[in-house]
Amino acid sequence: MKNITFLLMLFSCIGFAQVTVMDFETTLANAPLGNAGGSLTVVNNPFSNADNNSAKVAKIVKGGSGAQVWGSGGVELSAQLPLSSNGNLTYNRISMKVYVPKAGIGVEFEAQNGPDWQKRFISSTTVAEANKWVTITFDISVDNTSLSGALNGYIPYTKLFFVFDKTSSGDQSANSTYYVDDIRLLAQGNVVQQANLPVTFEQTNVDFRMNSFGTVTASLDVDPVNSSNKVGKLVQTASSDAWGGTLFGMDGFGKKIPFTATEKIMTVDVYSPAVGIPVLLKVERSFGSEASQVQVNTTKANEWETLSFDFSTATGDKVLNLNLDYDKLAIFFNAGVKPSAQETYYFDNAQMKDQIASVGDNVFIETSIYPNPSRNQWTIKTTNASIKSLSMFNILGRQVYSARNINNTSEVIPANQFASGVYLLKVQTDLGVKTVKLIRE
Ligand SMILES: [Ca+2]
Ligand SMILES: [Ca+2]
Repeated sequence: MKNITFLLMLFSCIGFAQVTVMDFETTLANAPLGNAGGSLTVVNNPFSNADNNSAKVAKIVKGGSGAQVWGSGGVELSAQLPLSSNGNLTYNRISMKVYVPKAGIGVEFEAQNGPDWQKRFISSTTVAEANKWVTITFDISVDNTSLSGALNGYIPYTKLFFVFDKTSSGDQSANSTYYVDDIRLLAQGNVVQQANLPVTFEQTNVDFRMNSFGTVTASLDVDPVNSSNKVGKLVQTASSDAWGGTLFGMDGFGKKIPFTATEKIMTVDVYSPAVGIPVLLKVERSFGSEASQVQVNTTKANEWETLSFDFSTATGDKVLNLNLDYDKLAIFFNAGVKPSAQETYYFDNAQMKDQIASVGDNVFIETSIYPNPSRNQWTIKTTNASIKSLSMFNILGRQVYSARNINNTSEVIPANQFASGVYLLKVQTDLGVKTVKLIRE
């Protein structure tokens, strides 16, 4: 029951929620932070009016000892910034009230991981009006500075810094004094998620833009043999480099790639114009240069095949280190070979081998389940496919139920034999596999 309540709370938050991170009305949990000649103090609101009539605000002054243009003041939170849940972003905007002495200045919001400041994201905007309280909003769903990567859903951010007007290092006067209040997290419209494993390219709320390199182009496209399936496409030309490839996503995944001592194999479905094409799969880090990679050859031409990459076979400085947080995945076709002509490759379903949820996004299989949540039974119905078999897993990935040789468009699963909680049901049909979530009340 606890799990269900939690999930319902989570779902009801997404899309229209907001939460106040800090309003400076209570004593800060930790000493304020300052950097490069900037400082922060909590003061009585000197400009109390209808735009902000609260008692306390933060005052940031630039130009102290060691002043730099990036001087800033900040706060250390008592708990992590609640931006994400299990690597999935819950919010996509940060807003705050500011009062500045000059119109049109730039402001950066920087969030850092407490123990490791290099794990940070920075978002910027400008303040249009001076000498009044205005609300500014940072769009944290895009990486809009060249200073850092995008935010990563799995990193706990606990330190916040506010950098005003990087055209000046400041002089501690009123012209270098800025006020901040009411820092809030917001969800505006659809909260676009970073890509995560398994990558099926099917979800509409996930950023599947690709970050390619070595003069190749990579993009979201449709399957050359099944127009209802979305896939990745990589095009090489004679001017591409031998090391041309692409990242899945722009800035890495929102979660770490879940390698474990016993799970070191990844699979990717590929569609190549020729057999014997070397395909390299590489895992990298947002915060570190270490990488691991494995190469295999295609064995089919002009049809899909599943390539298996066993990272336990990686060698040399590319050995997989389970202590590292690999959160980027790159694929290279014709790896190490300079192309002589234009070639097109497709790829789909990048996943940990046999990852349960890997089959969860087969959107062209239409299913309905009722009732759900349920106490007694679930009825599974398909409208455009025939159910062949069902397997049900608990949240730990253990199979708790299965039924075979169904060959029907509806099937009933008894629910009363299971403990309350969330289950994943793998529905095998003649159109493919789909995974759906069942909730036992
Ligand atoms: Ca306040
Ligand atoms: Ca797909």
